[in-house]
Amino acid sequence: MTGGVMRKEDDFLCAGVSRRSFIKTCITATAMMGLPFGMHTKVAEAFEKNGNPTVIWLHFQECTGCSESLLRSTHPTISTLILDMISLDYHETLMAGSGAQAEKSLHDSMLANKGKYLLVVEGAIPTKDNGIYCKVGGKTAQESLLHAAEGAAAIISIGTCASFGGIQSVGPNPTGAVGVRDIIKDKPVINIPGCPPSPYNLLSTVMYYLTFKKLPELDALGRPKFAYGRKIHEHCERRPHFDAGRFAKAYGDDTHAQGYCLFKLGCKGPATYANCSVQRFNEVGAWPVSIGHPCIGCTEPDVLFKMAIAEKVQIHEPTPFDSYAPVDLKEKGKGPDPLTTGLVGLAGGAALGAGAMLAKKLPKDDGHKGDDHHEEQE
Ligand code: FSX
Ligand code: SF4
Ligand code: F3S
Repeated sequence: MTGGVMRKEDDFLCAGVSRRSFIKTCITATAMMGLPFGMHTKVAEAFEKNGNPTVIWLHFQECTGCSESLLRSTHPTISTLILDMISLDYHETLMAGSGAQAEKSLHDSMLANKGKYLLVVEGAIPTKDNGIYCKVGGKTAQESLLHAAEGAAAIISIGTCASFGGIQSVGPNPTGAVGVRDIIKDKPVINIPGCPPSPYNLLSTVMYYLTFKKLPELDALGRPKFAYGRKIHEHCERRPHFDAGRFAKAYGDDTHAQGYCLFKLGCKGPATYANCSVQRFNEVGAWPVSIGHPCIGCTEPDVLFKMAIAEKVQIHEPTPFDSYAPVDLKEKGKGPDPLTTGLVGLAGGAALGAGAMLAKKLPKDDGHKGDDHHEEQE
């Protein structure tokens, strides 16, 4: 491609970003959704044709980190695309209006777009003492949510607070904070957890909705399977160290500097479903584990703020397929008797032996929590 053509393509703006960046983002979003490569043209077309759904974005109990992470990405493409892809009629942090003027624009937008708008909720909802612990415009968070949910086509809970209650809901949960799904039962609610979540997961979810006019497939916790279908441990760049039993022992020591696995420092990767190790954050491609910090399981309701940072998660032992040749282990970890199981049995025994070796390398104090609510996926 000549330099002249490149300049021409770059001059073509779509939603405020160059055509080249736009298509690149569509390809990334398409890959994230698990769609075949050619589908990015359909996603791009749908974006251009069906873009601008009305979005009402409510803030409740939270730190605004979800909005911040979206808006302060180092490269403007994602935030520009999201903001230009939707018609953001109400967002307390971003809108210029305030007070009665803001309330009126919220009311007008809900009325004009009844049954069609997307409701994005950021933050948990306090329910104790009639919800008095979070009030905006004289209404409790619970009242505002119920009111706005009534005319919404679908609801997106952005961040772990709106999805599961987040830090506000940690015991003793003085305000009775809960996630959106605990309150709204008659509308589709998509959870995009993370504290904060990846802006790509919001972008891809909205793009999916615009392309297929339906919601993506969700897991048992209401998360899009395309983004939260696998554990970050499966694609972590430190995984070879985990498999080989090389673990970082302390922050800043040699083992940490050499990029060893962070499991013994409390990494929750083996119990955390998210795409951080694949999609990463910002354009530098960083994510918590790549910069030396264990994953704290920020997309998991039973892990984030429920387990101590250094606490180790349960490592599930794999169950052999039924089709494997039966192996009659005389003594656990010593492999099969070659006379009774033959060569196939020998191979299976080697695998079990390796598993036993790995178990030896892992810490013994495994009296920790697991991720049982995901069992159905495995
Ligand atoms: Fe919660 Fe979002 Fe964590 Fe903060 O607002 S998910 S506390 S990053 O920002 O809701
Ligand atoms: Fe990566 Fe954490 Fe798994 Fe180690 S335990 S391989 S650091 S995700
Ligand atoms: Fe959160 Fe772990 Fe990803 S802490 S951002 S799920 S690496």
